Amino acid sequence: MSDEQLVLAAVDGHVATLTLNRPKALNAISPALIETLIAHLDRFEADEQIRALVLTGSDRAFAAGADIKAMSTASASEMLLGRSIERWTRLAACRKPIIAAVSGYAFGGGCELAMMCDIIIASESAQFSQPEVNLGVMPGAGGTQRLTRAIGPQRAMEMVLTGNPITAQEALQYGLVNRIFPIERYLAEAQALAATIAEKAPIAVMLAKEAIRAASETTLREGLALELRNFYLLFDTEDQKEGMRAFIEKRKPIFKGR
Ligand code: DAK
Repeated sequence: MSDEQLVLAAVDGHVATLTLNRPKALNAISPALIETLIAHLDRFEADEQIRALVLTGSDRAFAAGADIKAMSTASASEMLLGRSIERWTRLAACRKPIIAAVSGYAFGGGCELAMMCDIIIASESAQFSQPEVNLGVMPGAGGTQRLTRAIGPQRAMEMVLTGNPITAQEALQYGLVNRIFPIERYLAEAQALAATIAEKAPIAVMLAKEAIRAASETTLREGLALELRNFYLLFDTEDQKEGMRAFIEKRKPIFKGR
């Protein structure tokens, strides 16, 4: 399989869907897969037509983790100098909203990749796990930090220290996923949600995402200051004028992302 096929891309209206495509390895995330994913992200982030993204895998596996075979013999300095974490976190740095549509295994780096997205929609058969302790390592791409923020320290401790998976139902109850759907529908539902977001004013969506992200990275005072700055900034956009004018004129706004 050529590298380009490791992640498939499809566009429908203002929504781009990226599909991890290494079925024989349960979408194990190799360096080549990450680079292919980043190439698509770069392209779609620069494309004004794209206003929301969906990241998915197969019904059997969102991703069963980072590629164990690719890192099994690595030394600490090779891991460090490879700067792979900077490549992985490109997903978390995307300014456009990303919905993860997860089915089957979201293990290790797969779970971490899903948590770098903004919203997680799961199929009833999704399973989430941070099983790195079974391999003699620990999570390295957010599995101790984003997971703890999402579900709290006690539940994160249990998941990370035992490596045991949780079901989609548990993930919903813990607040890790937003919604669960039958396997036939989870992807379509994620795409419908992305399409709903894509109808909104794109710069407002982008700045709101930035502000929500800041809530887990800053103090309340800094977060509120960022929120206010972003709120004010939006009054310099054409979409703010259009949105408020459309409300007054009792019609649907036409947002241009300007
Ligand atoms: N890596 C490589 N190959 C994998 C894989 C993985 N993570 N997971 C599955 N595969 C491959 C299997 O080797 C097998 O390949 P063949 O033997 O057929 O060649 C094929 O996928 C099918 O897998 P199974 O035969 O094992 O399928 P089962 O249905 O029996 O079991 C399973 C499914 C998901 C329970 C099992 O495959 C499994 O336990 N997989 C490993 C799960 C795991 O331990 N994941 C965590 C990996 S560590 C970082 C970034 C990321 C990370 C860390 C740092 N930086 C940027 C710094 C993340 C680390 C990890 O994710």
